[in-house]
Amino acid sequence: MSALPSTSGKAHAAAGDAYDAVVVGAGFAGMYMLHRLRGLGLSVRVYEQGDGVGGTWYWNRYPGARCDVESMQYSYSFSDELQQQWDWSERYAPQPEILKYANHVADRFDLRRDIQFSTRVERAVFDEGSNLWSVTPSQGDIVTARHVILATGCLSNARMPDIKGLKDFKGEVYHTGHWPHHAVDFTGKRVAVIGTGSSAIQSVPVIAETASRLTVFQRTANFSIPARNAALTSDERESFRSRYPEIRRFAREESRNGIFTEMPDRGALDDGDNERRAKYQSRWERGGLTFMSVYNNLAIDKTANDTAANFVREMIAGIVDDPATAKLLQPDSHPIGTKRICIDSDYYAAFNRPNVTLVDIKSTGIDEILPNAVRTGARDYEIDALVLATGFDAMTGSVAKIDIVGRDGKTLNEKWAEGPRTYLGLMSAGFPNLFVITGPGSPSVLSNMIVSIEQHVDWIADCVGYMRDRGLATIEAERDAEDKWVAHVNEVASGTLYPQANSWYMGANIPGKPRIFMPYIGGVGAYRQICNDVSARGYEGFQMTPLAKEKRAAAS
Ligand code: NA7
Repeated sequence: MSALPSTSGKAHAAAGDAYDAVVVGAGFAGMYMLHRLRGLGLSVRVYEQGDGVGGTWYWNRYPGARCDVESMQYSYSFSDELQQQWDWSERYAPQPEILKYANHVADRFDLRRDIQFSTRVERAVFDEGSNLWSVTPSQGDIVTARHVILATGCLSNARMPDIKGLKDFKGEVYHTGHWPHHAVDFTGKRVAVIGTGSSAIQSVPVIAETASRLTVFQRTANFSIPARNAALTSDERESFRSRYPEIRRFAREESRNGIFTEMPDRGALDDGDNERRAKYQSRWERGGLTFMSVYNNLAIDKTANDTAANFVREMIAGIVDDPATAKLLQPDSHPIGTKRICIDSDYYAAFNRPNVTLVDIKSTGIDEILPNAVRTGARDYEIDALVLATGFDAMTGSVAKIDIVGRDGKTLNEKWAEGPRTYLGLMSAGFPNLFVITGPGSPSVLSNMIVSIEQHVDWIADCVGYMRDRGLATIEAERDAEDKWVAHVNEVASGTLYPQANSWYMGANIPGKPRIFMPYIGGVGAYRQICNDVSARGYEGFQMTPLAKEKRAAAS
């Protein structure tokens, strides 16, 4: 099976029919990884637990699900033909269209033949004698591979909340991150939504249109900016396409978050009240995530941040008719942007509908789910259907579900018990040839994921190609380099307001999870440069061993 060339052919022959790489997950990361490795002539097996491609877009089928990055930018750039030919219908494509795009990519690049669907990877064990990984899928034979690449996604491990009585509820129960494939009809039903993160903020206005009564249970109010979603005209698409070279270059090399937008050169306090307000108002009208790019100090200066937060709170008060509901919807627990800002289509206005009620559970929590109701604050809210918009065990949750055993029999879960430790978010010391795409310690969820995915996939593919060309058996992060990187990630985060929020960036939404700021906040462009410098210096901070050494070990 190995397609490694003659420099390494003998070692691979000795190792039997090892794959060059096993990739875990067939979302946007896994699909592009397969494409790149195949382009190098390598043998690859992809395992995907869903029965189709698309990753997060395969699972998150809840009403109103859309990407929060504009689709002309939330799309692959590796194939110019693809980006020139694919027509996005709206500024923010709805989930079915993004899934259609994923399927189109799988067909166009003939990816399916190397993907085994409906299969989870349960275990991966590194063998120090052969320097190969032994991978146990949930169905089919154990396989061996030179490299294992985790393309498991940052937001793919939907989290069921631990609420008393939940399993005894007699009505329909849905999790936004694990939505059924069949159409769900809420017409005439009394529906509860628990949670007010991005998934709830997108689904509440849509559910409200058909439910007879919708009750939203809010623990923490979130900041949301209007998406201003609209159909894209062919002129708009063409204008974007003609500028793609510059747009993509900027997003990769200069931006902080992988999105083409103006880079602010002023702080919020450099402008007077009227000018500042006019700028916020203009971004509010334009809509979208770039609201936080009005000024360059919103993420680091609390006084500056307050000006943006106050503006949004004021907007909420202007939209929501009932002052008590408006007050509850105004976030007051964290600086704006320190939890991923949401973008919505008429979320706040949905609370003006007579069939929608907001229930504050900040101090009480939910006492219990009864067979026909949600009980909180000594009141029962009778419902027919329950929607859990309670989020994910983010960034590490899907990795932790795999029993990964590295050197000396040590597991990755043991190593990461106090929080994830990686070098560059790409590898973890003690786990040779195991890569993570958009892992903790990389910009990942703080960025346009596709830009970060492409950067990691290209870096990993180049690295694997480098190893092949030089007859190298292993690459492994050095502990010292890893320690320094972890310290750097923490240092950069601590210079910002982000750690002030109880966010899933911090692991704060999972009881017992260590509170570590997981993504790298230094910026997409700066991070790419660091990765490029590392590889240009012969993979500085990584240790590589030649195949010859491996063969000696195997012989002894
Ligand atoms: P999020 O952003 O993690 O939101 C989950 C929401 O569910 C949030 O409001 C939580 O409140 C709430 N929650 C979680 N557990 C409970 C319990 N037990 N009781 C009440 N409320 C609860 O997940 P999303 O799916 O909305 O979005 C994830 C990302 O996907 C998003 O950032 C985008 O990048 C796309 P809390 O804030 O913890 O008080």
